[in-house]
Amino acid sequence: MEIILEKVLNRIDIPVYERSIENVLSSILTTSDFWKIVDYSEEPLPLVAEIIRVLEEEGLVNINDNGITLTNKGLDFVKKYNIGKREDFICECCEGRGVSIKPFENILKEFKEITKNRPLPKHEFDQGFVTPECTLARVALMHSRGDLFNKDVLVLGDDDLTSIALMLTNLPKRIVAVDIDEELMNFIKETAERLNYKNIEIITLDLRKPLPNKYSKAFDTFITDPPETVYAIKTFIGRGISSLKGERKAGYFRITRRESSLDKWREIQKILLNDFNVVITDIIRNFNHYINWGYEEETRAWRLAPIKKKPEEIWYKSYMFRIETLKNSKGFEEEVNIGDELYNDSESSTT
Ligand code: N4P
Repeated sequence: MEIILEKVLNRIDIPVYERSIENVLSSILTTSDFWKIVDYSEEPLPLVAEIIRVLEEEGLVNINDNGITLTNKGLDFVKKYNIGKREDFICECCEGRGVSIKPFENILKEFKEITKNRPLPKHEFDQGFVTPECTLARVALMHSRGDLFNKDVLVLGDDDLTSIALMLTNLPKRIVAVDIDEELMNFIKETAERLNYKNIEIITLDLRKPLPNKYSKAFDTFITDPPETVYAIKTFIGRGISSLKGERKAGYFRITRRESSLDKWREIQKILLNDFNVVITDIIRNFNHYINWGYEEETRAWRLAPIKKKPEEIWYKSYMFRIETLKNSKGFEEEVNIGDELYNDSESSTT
């Protein structure tokens, strides 16, 4: 174990623990598919790839067309360290989200119909959208927390088309949707016109820039899914918090384990508590399931994958966070002058 740990440690700029190796071995006992190993192990993809490489060098795993499997030496190793197979006991009713979307069944149907011809994910903006069930579950979650009915709601980045689901519910008083992608915004605009829905404003904006002044302290609820770097998370969530009317307002965002170590998670939580002075009220594991985005072969994840085979199932998931503001909460309004670092750090891999 020490040899493996030492080797990985020397080769990669991501925190690695004995637990990380254990998680990967445990997942290999469950599945031989690289993408599923990343999914189950809940370690950042570049780290999983490096661990597998070292395990192969040490003769513990085999990598071939059948996938990634333990050798006899590997099987002895997991026995010696008491490592068992990873199992996921996801609730079959809610898929682990903790909310029912039954009351939204008709809206789900309509949403699927409307989004059939939606624009495809764009690589340049790190787009990747979730299943319609996830989007409606998010609506159910927000409504259950009292964050939608008669509220002013801000959507910061909308490749999930959450604003369309919100329009269909007719719950918010007002919706403002902001995104960098002109084509996406036109799709939402046309949908609003077709639905004859009036209470929506649609703004095309690069969120490196601050929101227009009139959106400062103007909302009850914001929702966002930032690219997975600390920069982007700070900027997107900070803009969201600045847009809230004051204390006890809510924000929703998503953080993944696929592109962030727990050390990065801690950085993020520190920003939330120390810089923004907000409180985390909910974290729901793997709430969001991303449909494979189509540009896999152009990403770092692909270059790192030990087997060049496109994922067949959903493997990229993120946790749902809900925060609430308190008396002295404050957000982030400055313009940020960064390029690619908005999307990429040592742990990210899908942009
Ligand atoms: C990643 C999607 N690169 C998959 C494609 N990330 C942003 C998608 C915006 N809906 C997920 C980031 C999680 N915070």
